[in-house]
Amino acid sequence: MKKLILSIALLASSIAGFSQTALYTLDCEKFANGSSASSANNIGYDRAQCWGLGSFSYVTTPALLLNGSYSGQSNQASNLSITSSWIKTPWIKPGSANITFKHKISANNGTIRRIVLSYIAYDANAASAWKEGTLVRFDSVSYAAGSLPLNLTNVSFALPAAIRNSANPYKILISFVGSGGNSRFIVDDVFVDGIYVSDPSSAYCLPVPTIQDADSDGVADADDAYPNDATRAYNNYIPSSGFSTLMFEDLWPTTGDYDFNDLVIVGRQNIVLNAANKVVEIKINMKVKAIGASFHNGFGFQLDGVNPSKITSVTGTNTHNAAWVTTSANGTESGQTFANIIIFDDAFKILPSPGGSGVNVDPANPYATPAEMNITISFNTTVGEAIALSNISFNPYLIVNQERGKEVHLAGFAPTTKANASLFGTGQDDTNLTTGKYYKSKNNLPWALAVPAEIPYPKTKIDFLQAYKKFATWAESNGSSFSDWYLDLSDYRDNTKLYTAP
Ligand SMILES: [Ca+2]
Ligand SMILES: [Ca+2]
Ligand SMILES: [Ca+2]
Repeated sequence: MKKLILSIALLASSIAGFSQTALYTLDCEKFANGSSASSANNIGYDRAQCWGLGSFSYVTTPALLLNGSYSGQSNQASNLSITSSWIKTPWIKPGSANITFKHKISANNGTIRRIVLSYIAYDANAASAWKEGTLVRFDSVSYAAGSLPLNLTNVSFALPAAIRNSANPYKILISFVGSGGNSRFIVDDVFVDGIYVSDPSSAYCLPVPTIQDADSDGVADADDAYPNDATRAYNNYIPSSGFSTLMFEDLWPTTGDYDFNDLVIVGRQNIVLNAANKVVEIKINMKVKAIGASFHNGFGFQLDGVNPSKITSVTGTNTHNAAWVTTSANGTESGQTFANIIIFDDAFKILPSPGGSGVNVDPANPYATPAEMNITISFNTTVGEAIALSNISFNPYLIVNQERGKEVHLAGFAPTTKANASLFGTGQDDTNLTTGKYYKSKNNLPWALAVPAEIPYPKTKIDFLQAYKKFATWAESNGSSFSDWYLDLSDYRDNTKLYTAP
């Protein structure tokens, strides 16, 4: 989020500072605050604002003036080089209107008098400190002896299509060239349509750092995980790399064999946010790795506290018309207070047994490649309906053997409104809805585990407490000891008790 805030701040400051100011018309009349009008002060002001005025001066001679008290004057226009006398705009993002100015020739002499227009691209890698890249001539106007414009004449030149409305900085170069004689061009009110992006405080008037935001969603391309999609901006992966592991015991509310492999799922969620930091969608990539059960168990999750109406669609679930699966038009389970997604109704239909009992829990039986699923949950992103990342809390659960009311949740996670409350406190379960103790035994042992890493699970009928030697201490301490019990550290695991894929 830090990056986001920074990019918004940068964007705001660039708008406030420079980027939306149009380039002013060069009328030769402007001078700095605290100074007074003079040819030197006025041209000094325009140069300080990043206009280039090469072999060019401001004049006050009444016979020469075109408009106001000052006009511009070229060198004697008897040189055919476009770099002999010129006006160059600051860096601009060109608009689409024509370039216009007033001009005339100062005296009736000269063989050729010509104005040449070029544009110059910004090139951050240019060797010169001015970072001027390729120069392209795009228009000109020529006068021959005997038809020189000796009185005020307006000219207009179209901006070339190649740079019109470009997001990149350009300069326009207006060159005054010719041969013979000593007459000069007199010029005034030079208008070039564009957004001023030069930074006058930079030594070479370089463009202000502009933030590229191709999809205009307010998130700079550099920070935008979807730079060409205005509806999406950020990914939030859980876990940040790899997979997390979910493991279930399905004999709840009795303890059973405690091998935690009745259903083993690994998964990674991506909560996609838009530029307003609202949830656009949740994408889940998951694999069903093992079924150490005889029950035909289902699997789903609740988004705690999220009204089902916040969701617009769900894709990628795999149910098979089990009578207990009832789904609303938006793909969430009907009749629930909070949004519930039933991912599958029968694990054996997702990862069929290749032979023997269960799947991928007994090394003596054939191996089945874990079954991959990709779920996408789309959210309403309209203002007032959209929800934030902090509103997303996953509460996964197993549904035991097609019995909808028999949910097995992670320790400390509340049942859904479809759970059968009469089962709480029976068997070894010590759930107490009043005190908020959920899905724990009297010794605080759970029936489901979530670990933020992909870890191996016990072979069939192997007690989890023997495979993960620090686990019992962790659970019975309510999580205060050995919070890293699942890591492969010295004396933490008994690898002979864990299933390994062939
Ligand atoms: Ca003027
Ligand atoms: Ca963007
Ligand atoms: Ca985007």
